[in-house]
Amino acid sequence: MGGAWNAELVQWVRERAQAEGFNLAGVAPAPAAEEADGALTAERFRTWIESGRAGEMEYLKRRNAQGELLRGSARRAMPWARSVVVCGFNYNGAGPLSQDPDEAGRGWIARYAWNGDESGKAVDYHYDLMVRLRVVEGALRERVECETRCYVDTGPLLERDFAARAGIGWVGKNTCVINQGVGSWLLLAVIVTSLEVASDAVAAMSADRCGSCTRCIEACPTDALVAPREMDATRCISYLTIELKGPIPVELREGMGRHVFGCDICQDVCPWNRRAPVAAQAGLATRPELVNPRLDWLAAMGDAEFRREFQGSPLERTRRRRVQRNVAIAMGNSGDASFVPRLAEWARGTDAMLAEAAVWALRRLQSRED
Ligand code: B12
Ligand code: SF4
Ligand code: SF4
Repeated sequence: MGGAWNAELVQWVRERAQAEGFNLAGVAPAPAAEEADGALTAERFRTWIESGRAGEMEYLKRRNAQGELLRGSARRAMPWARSVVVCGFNYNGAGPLSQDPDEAGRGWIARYAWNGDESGKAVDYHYDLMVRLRVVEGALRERVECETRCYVDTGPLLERDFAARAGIGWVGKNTCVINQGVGSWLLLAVIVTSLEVASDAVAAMSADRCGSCTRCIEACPTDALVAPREMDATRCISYLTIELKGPIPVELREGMGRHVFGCDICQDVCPWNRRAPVAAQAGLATRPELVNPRLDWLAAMGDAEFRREFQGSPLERTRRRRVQRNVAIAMGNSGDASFVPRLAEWARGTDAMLAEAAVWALRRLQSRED
């Protein structure tokens, strides 16, 4: 497959992606891990994994037969890969920031999980973006013969690294990709291709516009941003509330505040999001009940109601049991004694992880009353 990108084809794919609702698109080379740029990424990722930053996220640690980390280079899982089309989708739903004051007794669900369709049913961005991406992929393959593979979030490659190299934005000190016009409320979707890249065909890498700012690092309540652009995921509220299967380390619980699913703080404080445009996509709307959700509503949900509310939503994969573990901790941090009966019921229950979180929460409420 000897095709290659030229400036005209890059512009065409950008416009094709925009026609499918993506706000931004660009093309990045996919160098081998032995080439200079490829080696830098592979080494950065290896150091991150080997210093234990990935916690229980075993899928990030997969290696090939040679013992190399698969995600360190796109060519390790896909030897034919030569370039990656990166598409950015603005998901900034109309709504407050997590740090804006709100009524007592409310939790926080991360912004990317707020979406629903016109009937209010949850929409999973993985699925929605994949449908759009496949249309772009189909059009590309009609125009030029090539090998391709589409991923939204789950592929064995570092999407942010490619986004930065495709000119979508720079990697901020909070580790998120930030675009000067759209901000960082961007989901990424990628098409890996076998098309070679001529160096004058792709956009230059976006300039780093963080400057001397360190707001995200200072605002992180669990000190997960251990250095600019370096996260210790085992301390990140997003990891603790979404990925961690067992009990949440006691020393990080207070810092979790009212978060029950994901965390937006290091993006909420970012000056580049101050004027971020609100997403305007047909068929995607903010579900108001998920913005500052009532903790007692989430706590009272049985399996059937949880399924009804969150089937197709990113919360589905975290499951009711872990979401309620997070709710127990948020109740403990709330200072609101009206949650005591619910926590006492959980503390007597048969689910050991939930019971332990509830006992912690009861003690914390008690200690705040003393
Ligand atoms: C594992 C994971 C997580 C983990 C770890 C996050 C992390 N910072 O490492 C947890 C669960 C904590 C997480 C949280 C979130 N995630 Co997440 N996550 C992923 C996933 C699946 C893999 C990321 C990974 O490999 N991390 C390991 C680190 C080492 O890699 P990295 O973050 O990509 O960092 C690379 C770049 O920063 C680059 N780099 C660093 N400095 C520089 C400098 C230059 C010049 C260049 C070119 C590159 C570069 O090198 C690093 C290694 O190569 C990706 C999807 C994917 N397949 O890539 C989504 C992804 C990164 N997540 C995403 C989102 C939306 C989130 C949340 C906002 C969700 C939420 N609200 O809770 C938070 C954001 C928290 C944060 N500040 O990062 C988006 C990010 C979009 C964006 N605009 O950046 C992605 C791309 C998913 C998607 N398809 O949209 N996530
Ligand atoms: S998502 Fe929250 S916990 Fe994670 S690094 Fe950002 S501010 Fe810290
Ligand atoms: S808050 Fe400041 S340092 Fe952090 S990502 Fe935004 S601009 Fe960069």
